[in-house]
Amino acid sequence: MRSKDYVNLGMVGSGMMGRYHSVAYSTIPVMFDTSIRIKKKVIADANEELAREAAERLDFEEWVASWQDLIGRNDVDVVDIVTPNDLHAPIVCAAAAQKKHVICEKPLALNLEQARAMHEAVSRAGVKHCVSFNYQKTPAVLHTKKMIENGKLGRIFHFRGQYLQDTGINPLTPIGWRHQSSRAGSGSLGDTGSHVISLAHFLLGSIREVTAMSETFITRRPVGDSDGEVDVDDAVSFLCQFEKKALGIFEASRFCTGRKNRFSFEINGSEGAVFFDWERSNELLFCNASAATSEQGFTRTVIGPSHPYGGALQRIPGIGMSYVDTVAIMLYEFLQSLFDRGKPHPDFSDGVAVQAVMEAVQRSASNKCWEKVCY
Ligand code: NAI
Ligand code: SOE
Repeated sequence: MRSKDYVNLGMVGSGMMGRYHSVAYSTIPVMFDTSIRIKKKVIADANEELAREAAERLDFEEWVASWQDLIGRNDVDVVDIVTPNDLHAPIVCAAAAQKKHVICEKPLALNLEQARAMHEAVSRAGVKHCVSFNYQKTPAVLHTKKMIENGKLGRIFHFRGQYLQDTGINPLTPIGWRHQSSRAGSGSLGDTGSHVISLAHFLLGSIREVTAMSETFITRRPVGDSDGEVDVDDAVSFLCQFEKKALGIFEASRFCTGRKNRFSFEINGSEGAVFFDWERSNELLFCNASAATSEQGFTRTVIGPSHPYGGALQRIPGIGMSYVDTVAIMLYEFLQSLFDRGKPHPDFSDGVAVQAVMEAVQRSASNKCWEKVCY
């Protein structure tokens, strides 16, 4: 039997992404042909009660009442940060100083300056790092990347990316950390727009400049018997030009009645085009521009075993993959990198690049003019 590569995991936070990351870790030794074994060693949350409950629910051996108690432990190799955005920077920097490898949820930071400091901290410490833009690991997206690299789309003219949800529409939804700039950095821009930007970077490369607009449609929301200010964007749209000259249109909004998780993109090139929508994440539409004009149009491919990671995660053709599978692929690649098998991707340099675009978008929305992206 092959010897095992053990990794001791420490997790901070146990909310929505704490759950998904936990399930994804359990998926890895079961579905991938790998020697990696993950020990869910210790979990921290905001207080003792939350941490104890989290350890029980997510099956960690131990809990501690604060993240400071977790990062100093000798029996933790990797720190996985699944907290609100304002805690990413302090935990990353402290964990790196303790020589822990780190996975951090997106967006990397509250702002560009903070993101750069985090990248510097992990680079100085010589630890491995990954930022959780997991949608890049969607098999349909990985397949699109291959098509672009193989010239199937030819010269790229357009990228049209959207992340549309309806989570903000109810004015009675109480204020949460996602509505506060001190905790989130930005609103729909960082929360969902960052996924679109990271995907555009992955597929098309750097963005030269942007022109943006944003709006907060509901400026006060309930907090207990009172209400509080929403000081982040509810929706943002921007145009951009990529370094390679392609033109981009982006939109992220929490106010899209009828849309749940419409993370979609269309790319039009000289040889072909693709269209993808996360609400139909097991399908990729492709138009081959070399086909006879009378037969040209988008045709549907069902993602399956012959697509990236299909062998591991879609052993039955057409069975489909899930959101948690994208997280599992990302974490699997990250853990492999700890044993010098491949590089973690996306890493903090990608997180910084996304943050640079977001900063240019915010500048443009407030100055009402084109702004260069300062990577
Ligand atoms: P959440 O609010 O559901 O969970 C946050 C967790 O952090 C809770 O367990 C909370 O008690 C804990 N926490 C708060 N303060 C803490 C402290 N001082 N010390 C330790 N733990 C503390 O939030 P959610 O939705 O899980 O988001 C967490 C992160 O994941 C965010 O950065 C968010 O942007 C990102 N996210 C990423 C997604 C993706 O698709 N990659 C999806 C959803 C969220
Ligand atoms: C917001 O509603 C949210 O949960 C984001 O925080 C995630 O990043 C996205 O994957 C789904 O939507």
